[in-house]
Amino acid sequence: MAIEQTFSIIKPDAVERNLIGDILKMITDSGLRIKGMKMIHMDRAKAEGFYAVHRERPFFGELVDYMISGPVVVSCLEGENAIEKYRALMGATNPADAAPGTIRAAFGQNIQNNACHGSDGPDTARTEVAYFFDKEELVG
Ligand code: RTP
Ligand code: MG
Repeated sequence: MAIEQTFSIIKPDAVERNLIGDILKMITDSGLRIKGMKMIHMDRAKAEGFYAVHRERPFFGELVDYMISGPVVVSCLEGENAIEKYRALMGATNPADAAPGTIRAAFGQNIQNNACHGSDGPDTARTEVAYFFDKEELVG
């Protein structure tokens, strides 16, 4: 199995509820390693660019408002099969549908305020890591 990198956001609802440590513990317990990490507060343009793929969706405006409502923790995670592994650890988009033991089942509040983001494929992982991190901000 190949070593991959993926991109994670601990979203504003989770940061606001002081859950950064709990979520990072689940991430590192899964075997994923943190290659870069920072806390940021996105402005509207940054969040709109990040979620540009969703700009025609009815929830786009609310999603951007939510993502800029407070600070987030962005990270680059690395490990075997990291992209799928982290998607599985997050659980379904809607916390009500997320399997027990997943981040969203534990900490998500609703389909929008769902605690975390993870890249959905190799191309988006590369693009998303580069959207938030300069090369010298990543170790190794
Ligand atoms: P993400 O991109 O954040 O990892 O989440 P995902 O792949 O599981 O879900 P996606 O379909 O890409 O949706 C992106 C984020 O938009 C919010 N959302 N709101 N109001 C709604 O119906 C709705 N649907 C999605 C969530 O914050 C979701 O994670
Ligand atoms: Mg997505």
